[in-house]
Formats: sequence, C-alpha cells, structure tokens
Amino acid sequence: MDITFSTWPWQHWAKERPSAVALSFGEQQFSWAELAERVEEYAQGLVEKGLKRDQLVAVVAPNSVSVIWLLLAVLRTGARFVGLNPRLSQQELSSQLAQLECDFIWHPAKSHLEQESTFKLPPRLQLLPPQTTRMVPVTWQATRAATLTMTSGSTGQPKAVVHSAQSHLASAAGLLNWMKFDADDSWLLSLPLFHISGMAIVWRWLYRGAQMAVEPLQDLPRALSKVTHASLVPTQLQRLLEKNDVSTLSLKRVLLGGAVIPVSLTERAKSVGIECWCGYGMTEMASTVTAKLADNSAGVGAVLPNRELMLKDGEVWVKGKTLGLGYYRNRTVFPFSEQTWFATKDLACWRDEELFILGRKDNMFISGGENIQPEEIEKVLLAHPKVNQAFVLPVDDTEYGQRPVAIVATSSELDASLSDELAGYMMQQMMGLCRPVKYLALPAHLSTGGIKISRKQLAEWLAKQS
Ligand code: 4YB
Repeated sequence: MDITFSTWPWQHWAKERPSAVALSFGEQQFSWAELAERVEEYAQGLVEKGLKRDQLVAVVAPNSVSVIWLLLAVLRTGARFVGLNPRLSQQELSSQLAQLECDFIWHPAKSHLEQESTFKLPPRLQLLPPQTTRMVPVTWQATRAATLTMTSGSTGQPKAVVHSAQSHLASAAGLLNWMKFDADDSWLLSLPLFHISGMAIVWRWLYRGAQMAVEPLQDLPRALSKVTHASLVPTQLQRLLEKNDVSTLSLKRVLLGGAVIPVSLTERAKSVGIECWCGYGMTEMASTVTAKLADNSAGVGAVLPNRELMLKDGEVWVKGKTLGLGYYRNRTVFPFSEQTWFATKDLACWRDEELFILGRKDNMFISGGENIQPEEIEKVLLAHPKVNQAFVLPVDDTEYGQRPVAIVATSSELDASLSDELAGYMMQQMMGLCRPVKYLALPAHLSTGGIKISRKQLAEWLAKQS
C-alpha cells in the first residue's frame, strides 16, 4: 500500500522521526525536525518578499543546498517551482523565461546573471529568515500544481511539464515498491534538479523519509563514497568505472536511465559489487515508467506500479497516476486528459514480458528506400570495446536520399586507423545501408551541460563539417 500524506511530507517525518537525519551536505546534517523548521522560516521569508500561491519561481542554478531549501519553501507557500539549466545561453534563457512568464527568479549570488543579463529578468527572490513569526496560511493539497520541469524532446522548443506532489509521490511509491530504499539509506542528488531525473530523487527521499545527500558532483567518486543510492546516466557510470578505484564506494544500488544502457556496463558494475537498476522513463511521467534489476538482457524491464503502458503500432503510449497535469504556456496548464494515453514517440517491442526500446520515431530516416533507425546502429557501435558513446545522424546524399554518419566518443583517439577498425567491425555486424559512411569524433563542447546530448545540436554541428 502506498503512503498517503495528510500534511507536507517533511512535516510528516518531523513528527514521525524528528531526530533522524534528513539532509546532509559536507559535514553538515539536518534532522527532519530541523529541516521542517527551516522550511517554515524560509517560506515565511518568501511570503514577506511578495510570493503568493500559484505564482511561479524560476531557479537558475546548479544543484546546491540552497536550491533544496528553495524548492521546499516555494512548495510550502503554494507557489510553483521551475528549475532552469544554468548553462543555457542568454538567448535560450530569455526565451524560456518569456515562455514561462515567471513571477520571480532566483540564481546564486555570484551567477553571471548578476552582471551580464542582456534582457530584463523577473524580480530576484532571496532566501532570508523572516521578519515576523506568522505562519504561512497554505495547507497541504497534494493535487495542486507544484513543479514545472522542462523537457526538450529531440527537436523543437522545450516544453514545461506540470506535476503535482501527488504525481511525483505516486512515481516514487511505485519505484520504491521494487527497488529497496530504506529509511536509513541515503540517495545522492546526483542529477540536476532542473531535469526530471534529479527532481525524482527529491520525491523518493520525501516519500521514504530517508536521507538525501547534496554534494559537489565534480568529484563524483568522492560524493558516491558517502551514500547508498544514486541515479546516473550510463555515461556517468562508465566514466566512474573506467577512471576510478571503486573499492571505497558504499553504494548499494544505482538507478540508470535516460538513454540506452549497455549490458556490458551493468555487467562491469556488478563485477565490482554495484547493483544496477535499469529504468526507462520521461518527464511527462515524473521519471521512471519501466524498470528491472539489471541482467544479461538489453531490455528495460516491466511496467512499475502506478503506471500503464501499451504499444500502438510499435509506439509506446503511457498513462497513470504519475502522468503530469499538462504542459504550461501563457500562464495556463494545458491538461493531459486523464482518460487518454500520452504518445511518447518511442518505438518498442515486448519480448518475454520485457519492454525493449528500439529508438525514437522522430529519429528515423530513409536511405535507399529503407527505414533506418539510428539507435539500432548506435547499439551495435556501443558494443565495440573502444566506443563509449555513439550517435548516428543522416546526411543528404544524391543517390540514396540520406546516409548514416557516426559521431562517436572513443577510449583512444579517433584516427584513420580506428575509423578503419570501426568500419571493418560494422561491415561484419550490419547490412550495407546501416553502415555509417563516415566516423567523426564527438566534439567536447556538446558533451557537457544537461544530462543528454541534444541531437538537434549535433545535427547543427554536423551540417557545419566538411
Ligand atoms: C531512453 C531510456 C532508456 C529514457 N533507453 N531511451 O529516475 C530515473 O528514472 C532516472 C535515473 C537515472 C537517469 C535518468 C533517469 C530519468 O528519469 C530519465 C528520464 C528522461 O530521460 N526523461 S526525458 O524526458 O529527458 O527523456 C525521455 C526520453 O529519453 C524517452 O522518451 C526516451 O526516448 C529516452 N530514454 N530512458 C532508451 N532506458
């Protein structure tokens, strides 16, 4: 049975287990009682600065403890929280802020926004203790709009997905039904809060009343040495296993997701004692939809509790308690209808009651009359021992219409000899039309920032080559 909260989850835990550790960063720790008291103070401070229920606060910052205080305090006032990537260009940020029509903004004191912004920002909020001791007159209502999370898809303008506390908690409850996360376990806030994968960590922590650790992520091995749980994208785990001695890790289990998860990666992690869970999910469904304990198959497991999934003409359609309230535009929530299904644009199939993701409908292209699904080619490339990341994109071709080009991150430099090696390998693995006509090295400037490399940016970069 899922827990239903009759008050703010932090207040629930402050009553149930007041002195248990809730939040840690560096050497500092807050118990649930201390945390609940702080959230009340900061919320009252925000109200004194003019924040009202249903208003929207944009937080443009990397993960930090301040961002957690803001999220909880904003929720406590009945207002809404949206995290934005601090690495967006000025142009991207101004366009996202304009689309969202935020009432307030928060960014760290030394942020470049302080000096450089070339456009008018909404008024800046501060996290301050209150002048008075009044109570914030808003009560817990799990169904209200609480957070907005940006999702970009592979093309086009990012959309803001609205979630209530209820949909986040339903997502957490379903996952934790399968993946053990006890009250004395600690989940590292290992992915950005402006992405659903980071936001979902917060709600699992709040649902379980366990611990969450906020640590600088530049030194991931160090941060991971202090916790039992983490969410990682496959490339993070790959780097960790490649470069570091993992013997000091206290990690019990890792939830992977966001992109294709190679079996070779989870096998390697298992051999050093890290239990991996494979997930498949999306922003609209408050993160994970299907999951499994990693095994020797490349599927993404079965449908978690509180979600429903069906395939229609090979495409994944989803619905359930974890589906968001809708997309947000012009100060309005455009609702996802509760009865109808949400079409994900992901192509998949069932095999032995397990879901296998085949790629995105909108990535497919046609070469010599054949449908080419880039993700199929990427999977084969990823199975080569020297390939760490792989993207396949189409380039125009007078004879074939389009042909595949591979953009790869490799463990040794991609010189002519490695290109030949990859071409020889693909010759044995795939039919002619699926073999990339060229191999290019993944440019470093595209592999930083958000949690995913944008295919749109890759295509723009590719158009400028040759
Ligand atoms: C996949 C995919 C997969 C998504 N194979 N394509 O808490 C978690 O579930 C978590 C843990 C660690 C890392 C990430 C996560 C996530 O939330 C990921 C959710 C996500 O990526 N959301 S998104 O809106 O940015 O993108 C959704 C799309 O990503 C899907 O529609 C798929 O196309 C793709 N994707 N998991 C292959 N396992």
